[in-house]
Amino acid sequence: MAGPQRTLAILKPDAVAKRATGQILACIEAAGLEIIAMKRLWLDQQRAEGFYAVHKERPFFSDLVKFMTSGPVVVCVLEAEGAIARWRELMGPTNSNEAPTGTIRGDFGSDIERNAVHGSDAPETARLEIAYFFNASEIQALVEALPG
Ligand code: 3AN
Repeated sequence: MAGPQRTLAILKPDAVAKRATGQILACIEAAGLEIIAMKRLWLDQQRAEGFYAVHKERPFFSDLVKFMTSGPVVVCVLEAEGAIARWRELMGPTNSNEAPTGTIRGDFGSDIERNAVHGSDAPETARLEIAYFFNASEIQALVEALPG
């Protein structure tokens, strides 16, 4: 058995601005993904550019950074068996216009840029993205938080 896996989720500025934070977190929990760390913050340009550094040659990079710094975001570490794939399935395709109802991007996003949420795409990126926002001391696995 592979054991639990971790992934980074970001609730993007469009989702936070429309007060969908609670509904999206409820979807995450209902899907069996444990929220084992969470914080709300407002990215500055340097922090957003660093996070999306792999996209810096892409034509949409400066717009993406502008959008991601336009308001607060909520960053979470999710833990579950197969968390990376399960969170990406729940998010739906990148373009909210193509995302089916019942996916978070379909229900809460608007287009390819304003697509409500981010999720890591592989174990190595998940590890890097989690470390970009969280110290080890800020992450408690559910099993550690349970009494007894
Ligand atoms: P995903 O987040 O689904 O893994 P990526 O990694 O291809 O998608 O893209 C990172 C982010 O860049 C997306 N979440 C989206 O907000 C934005 N993005 C991707 N492609 C475009 C595009 N053609 N125009 C504007 N923004 C884009």
